[in-house]
Amino acid sequence: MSQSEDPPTVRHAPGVASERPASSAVHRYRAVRQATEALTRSLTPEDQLAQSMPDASPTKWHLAHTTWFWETFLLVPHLAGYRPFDPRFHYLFNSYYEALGPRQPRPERGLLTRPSLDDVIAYRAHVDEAMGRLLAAGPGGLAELLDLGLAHEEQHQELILMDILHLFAQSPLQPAYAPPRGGEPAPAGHSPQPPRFVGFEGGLVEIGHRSGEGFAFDNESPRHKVWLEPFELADRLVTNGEWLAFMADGGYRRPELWLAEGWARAQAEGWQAPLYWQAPETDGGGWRAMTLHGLRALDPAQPVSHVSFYEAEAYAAWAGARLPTEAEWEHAARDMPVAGNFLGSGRLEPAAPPPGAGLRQMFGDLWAWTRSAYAPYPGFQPAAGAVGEYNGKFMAGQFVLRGGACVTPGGHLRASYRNFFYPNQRWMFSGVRLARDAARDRAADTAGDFRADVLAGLALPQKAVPPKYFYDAEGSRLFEAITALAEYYPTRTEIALLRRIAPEISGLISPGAALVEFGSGASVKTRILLDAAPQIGVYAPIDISPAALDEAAAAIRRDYPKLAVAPLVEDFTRALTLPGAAQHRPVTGFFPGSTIGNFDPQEAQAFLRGARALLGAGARFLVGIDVVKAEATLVAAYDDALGVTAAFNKNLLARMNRELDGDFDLDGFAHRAVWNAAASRIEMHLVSLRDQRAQVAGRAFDFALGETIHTENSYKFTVDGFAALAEKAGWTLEASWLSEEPAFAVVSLIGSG
Ligand code: SAH
Ligand code: AVI
Repeated sequence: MSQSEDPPTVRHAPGVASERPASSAVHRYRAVRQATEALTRSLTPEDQLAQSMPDASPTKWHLAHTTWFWETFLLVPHLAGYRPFDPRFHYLFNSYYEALGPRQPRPERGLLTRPSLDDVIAYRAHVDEAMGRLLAAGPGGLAELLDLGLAHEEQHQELILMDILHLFAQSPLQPAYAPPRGGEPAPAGHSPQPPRFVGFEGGLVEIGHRSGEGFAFDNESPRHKVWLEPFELADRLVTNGEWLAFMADGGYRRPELWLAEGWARAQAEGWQAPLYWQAPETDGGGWRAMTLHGLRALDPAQPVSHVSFYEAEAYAAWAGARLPTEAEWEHAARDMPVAGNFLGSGRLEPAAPPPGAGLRQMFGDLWAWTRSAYAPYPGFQPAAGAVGEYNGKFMAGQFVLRGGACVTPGGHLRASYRNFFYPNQRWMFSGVRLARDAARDRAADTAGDFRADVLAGLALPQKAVPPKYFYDAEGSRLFEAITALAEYYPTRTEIALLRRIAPEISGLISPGAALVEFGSGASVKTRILLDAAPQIGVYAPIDISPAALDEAAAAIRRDYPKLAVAPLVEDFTRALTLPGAAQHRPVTGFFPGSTIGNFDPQEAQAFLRGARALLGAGARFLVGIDVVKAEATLVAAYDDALGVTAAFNKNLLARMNRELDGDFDLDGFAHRAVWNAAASRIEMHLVSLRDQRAQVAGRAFDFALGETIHTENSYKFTVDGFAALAEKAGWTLEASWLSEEPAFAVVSLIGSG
């Protein structure tokens, strides 16, 4: 695609296309031609003539050039007796094929007031009629050229929209190309969760088009092997809100974040924001952006678009990450359905990431910049003839983008599809997905996660830090102090319940079984099970807090000398493998304390799915869940009279100060616990007691008086509601037990097969 409009030649499954019936060939041809014309319906003849910059072409030129392509590569050589519509058009509408002679200079395409738009429409009709005759008997030996022509025209559909947006952005009237879908202004998107990184082992993998699997451009071949070191990909695109934080932190003013060439370009062109962004007009006003729906308030939840490779690189450096390579991207995308927000959605703009877990927005929304130079794959051979000019000759100085965008026709994309642009270009629908090298050891990884999660979380409109970071050594100690508080009923009631049901549970546990505990902390509740079920052979506690885990594992080893103890310092939201000692045994999972309530429902589902994979089909999973009850009881449990929970909450500020070089004033924030009835959760926040600025991880964050950092959710359940959630994640409810008041429940789940 790129600023050079024409696609490369095609490699094909021999025989597949040529067996398609004639009606299918004609139908496909007409559908694509009509789709191009449909894009021009809201445009005036004047709109279709103007050229806003050398890289962009007038719509009228796109309409004519795609027609010229059919005429030049199919009709003239292959339709006996075909007469070109107007021989002069060969000069006007050749894009860059040197083999086909001289052409209208690219920057002067907007000077072509003649032929008129009506003449170009007549040109299209002339060629369409002839193509109908050529394809009447089926594509025959022209199947490859037909596929190529269709893909070429689809690329121009995207170019028409890119170029029109650029043109309209130059107009003081800032016209809308189309009303937003549904005619309404876009709703402010929900604030996405901080990005999560999804891990890939890498190794020796294959990328590129698999021959025999339908159409692909020649730049996607040959398929070949590449070596990937372990890496991680962010689960979504970078948002406008995150980009605003980058800007607020001097992203466009700090040369140390930029590649030298990028910095020079940013200075020369005065970049202060993505292309099409407009600074607030008034104090307190918001940023706006020119879109295909006209000038609109910037939605912080939408992915940032119209950024150059240089800006993407600077952002990644700022975020402590990097751009993915194209091989990493393709490897991650290869088994995903090619589905997403493409042109067919009618949105004409990228959408906020859908809720959920795992990689999202890989296809559609925005082309993702990679750090890979656009270069030939090993063994690449440019095709013979004029169409072969496309690829080889553009493989210098450009970078690859992957995945397609909201202006790319659906069905045009593949996992192996390589788009490419120069690193300074910004008018395409380009966005950013972060990547990073997988950490070599857990300690370094956890530190990197903490930094990245804090930076991302504090950049959200509602500032937030994930609760798993409460548990440094001091946090784990404070949590144990909470469990002894009069107001904090969950620990007491769950312990009493476990004591009552332990004999029954013991009857369910096979001899030699492995007990795998999530978020084991001080392993206090574990002892109830170990005492009642001495047949347990292995204990594998998993906890993110090395201090708590080391101490608990040592104490359990001391008190249960026959038990094999295999602790795992890990974040249990990651894909895990069981320690060797716990493998090949019957497994009982244990997740007490309602720690599962610290996930939102989507995260809980993702966790349960992961636990089902880890523990295996047929495994039993005992989960403690806190139960909805009177608001006063709930709030008191999270806002105790002695202020221990307040200290636990504020310890997060102390941890950021210590580990991320922060300067939070601990007296400048207050603990707050509120019951959110609609969401059925207690929320903990740290409330700023004044307007203030804090530094952390090398960045400054402003807090208005009353603004909060959301530090924890603690969801409260009903047994039925929880069972429904678990069922969606591959678990079946086996039994449940309810404590005395204040109610707490333990459920037993069985992993479905
Ligand atoms: N199970 C104990 C402790 C609950 S406190 C009880 O019921 O009393 C929550 C525990 O989960 C802490 O020990 C904390 O370190 C651990 N934890 C929280 N988030 C975690 C994560 N993402 N991965 C692993 N452990 C986590
Ligand atoms: C670990 N988790 C279940 C506790 C809870 O109740 O949500 C953490 C906690 N937060 C404040 N007090 C206790």
